[in-house]
Amino acid sequence: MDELHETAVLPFLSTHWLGHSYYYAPSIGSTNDTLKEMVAAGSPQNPPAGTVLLANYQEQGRGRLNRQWQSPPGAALLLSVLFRPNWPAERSNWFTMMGSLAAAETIEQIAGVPIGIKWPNDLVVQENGRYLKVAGLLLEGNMDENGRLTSVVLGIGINVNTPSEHLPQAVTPPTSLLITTGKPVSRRELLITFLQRLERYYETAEIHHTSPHALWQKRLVTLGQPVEVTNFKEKVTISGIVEGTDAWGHILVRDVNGELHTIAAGDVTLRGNTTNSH
Ligand code: BT5
Repeated sequence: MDELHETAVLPFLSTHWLGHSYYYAPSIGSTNDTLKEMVAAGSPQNPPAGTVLLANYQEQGRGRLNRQWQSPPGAALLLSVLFRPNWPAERSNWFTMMGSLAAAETIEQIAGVPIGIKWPNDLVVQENGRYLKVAGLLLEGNMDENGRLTSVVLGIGINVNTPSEHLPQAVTPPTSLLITTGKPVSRRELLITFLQRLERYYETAEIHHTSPHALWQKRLVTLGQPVEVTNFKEKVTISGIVEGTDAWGHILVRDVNGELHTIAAGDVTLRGNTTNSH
């Protein structure tokens, strides 16, 4: 039996609600897609808030803009979490921030690997002046006609025990916790701690209505750095220095003319140091 099967996970989970509805799939297309389908299908099996769908393998794991997310069977943590927040839609990036913080703290606690955040959704490890991607998050949400978030699916993929030969070629070079620490790391321990931390972040935001961005921004590897931010959808690139982020998770970039740009979506490339690129 897999260490991530529900019978191996649920007895150890000390969350109040997150993960109590838990589905394990040995193989699936994409956990985000299937969880979204479950939400769209509604009753009789309407998944409650906090539902976790975890896969040991994804045949069609996705990143943003329909990029691929590739992981061999049994090596990574691949899961999606459902929230039903009824929050205003401008808070949607809070989920990426909360998920990134929960995952970064979990990896540091369990594997002892310091984690930075590459805006907007990458977790990276610094090695010899380069940033290597160890995890990525994928946020997808639905809102109602009043602009409130009815459902949010937060997907995360963490390269845990993936050997280097099974990591894909990518612009941001990938790594795994196995490679970084030199030893296997328990996916179950990571999962349980991640869900506990994520629940705590969500409950804090729900009660206090405060953005997690201050804590999140502390981990941004591009803070104060010269960057290019490219929005591939809108085909716009802005160059400048990263001054910070706002409460909504947008990045603030000051260009050479002194103008401050607030950017909602895109990919960041560090300038002036090719080894740090993308
Ligand atoms: C992401 O997108 O980084 C979000 C990845 C989310 C994956 C999870 S797994 C569970 C859930 N179900 C899904 O179907 N997805 C989520 P983005 O920033 O667009 O980065 C995608 C790029 O990362 C790709 O174009 C590759 O270059 C690179 N990549 C692919 N697989 C990788 C890996 N295992 N490790 C590091 N980089 C990878």
